[in-house]
Formats: sequence, C-alpha cells, structure tokens
Amino acid sequence: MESKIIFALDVYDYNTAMELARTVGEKVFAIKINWPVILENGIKIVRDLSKYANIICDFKLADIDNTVSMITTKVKEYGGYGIISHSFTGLNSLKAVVKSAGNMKVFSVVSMSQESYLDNITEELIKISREAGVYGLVAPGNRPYYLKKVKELSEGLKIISPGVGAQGGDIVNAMLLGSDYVIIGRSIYNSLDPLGTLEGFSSSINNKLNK
Ligand code: O7M
Repeated sequence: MESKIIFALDVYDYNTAMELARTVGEKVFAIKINWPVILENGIKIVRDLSKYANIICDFKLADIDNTVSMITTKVKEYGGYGIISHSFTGLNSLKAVVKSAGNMKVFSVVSMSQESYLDNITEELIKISREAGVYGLVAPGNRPYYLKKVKELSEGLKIISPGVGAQGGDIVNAMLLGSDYVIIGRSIYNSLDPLGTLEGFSSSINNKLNK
C-alpha cells in the first residue's frame, strides 16, 4: 500500500539529512524540505535527496509573479517533485507558480496549523487555488474544524496536512477528516528510531482505516 506520510526533513546538517532520507525514503510518499536544509546546503541538496524519495520543496512562496516563477524554475531544474506556495498573494502569483512548475506538483497553503492563522480567508484561498490549477492544498491536521471545512470545499484536490505528532494532531483523525497525506517531522527525526516510529504511524493508519 502506498505510504500516506510525507516526512518533514527539517534539519540543517547535510549528512544528517542524507542519512535520514536514506533510512526512511522508501517508506514515505515524499520528503518535504524547508528553508533550514536549503539555507545550510543550497538547492543542490534537492538533487541529492531525490535519490531516496520524491522531494517537495516547502518554500511557501509569497511574492510577485516574476519572483515565484524564478524560484519554481530553479526547483524544477534540480529535480523537485513538488513545490509549496502560499495563496494569499492572489491568482496571478499562484498561476505563475503552476505555469513554471510544469510537471511538478503544486500545493497551496489555505489554512495553517497555528491557531493564529487568518482562517476567515480560507474559502477564498481555496477558490483561487482551484482556479490557478494547483494539484493539492495544505490544511492543518491538528485543527479538525478547519481541516473538515477545507475537505468540504476541496472538490477533489489532494489535501496534505501538517500538525500531526509534535503539534498535537492525531494521524487517524486527520485521515478520517480528509487528509490524503500527513506531514510529520519532529516526531520522526527526533526519535531514537526514526524508521520504527515512521512504521508505527503507518501501521496505525493501516489498522484503523482498513477495518
Ligand atoms: O511535525 P513537525 O511539527 O515537526 O513539522 C511540521 C512541518 O510542517 C514543518 O516543516 C512545518 O514547517 C510544516 N507546516 C506546519 O507545521 N504548519 C503549517 O501550517 C504548514 C506547514 C507546511 O508544511 O506547509 C506546507
């Protein structure tokens, strides 16, 4: 069965990143990287990590069309599988990401795992995301009310959800409410046995959802 887990590889060190990717890469749907690993190692690490898994670059793009296009083009050049953009910057910016992404999957943030997120604009953000042609939406796995709301309005767009584990969300709950994939970072990479912990998350989904 295809893994439902996206591993958030939020570390700085090159060797640590590569070792974690080698250990869990085959057992996850994708590895999501963010600024910490890029700031330390540069964009080339996308290519290196791609040996082990699909790499989603969580750069949370939020800029004018030209800038987001330039960043997206670079991620594509280095073999990214996907890229994550904000959507509050509006339709033109998000369309520019989708256009430059080519075959890469574009995910747009429409709600966040932090309570302080401006949830009053989520409905509009989903509308913009759909119109721009994104592949999926980011919605919180630790805030059931908002995850459910995004699911109801998603019209088939994939939903990926952070907030499970370290931020208090429950993996089975998130999947039942509509997440297609959950994003998990610290609970896995800070564990003494990252692979065992990952397999524990996977089997809790398989046990509950296949009953
Ligand atoms: O499991 P954690 O809490 O260690 O990591 C969660 C990851 O998801 C981490 O990389 C965050 O930057 C990211 N994330 C959130 O925690 N909350 C959000 O609302 C959105 C994201 C995210 O991945 O956005 C694409």
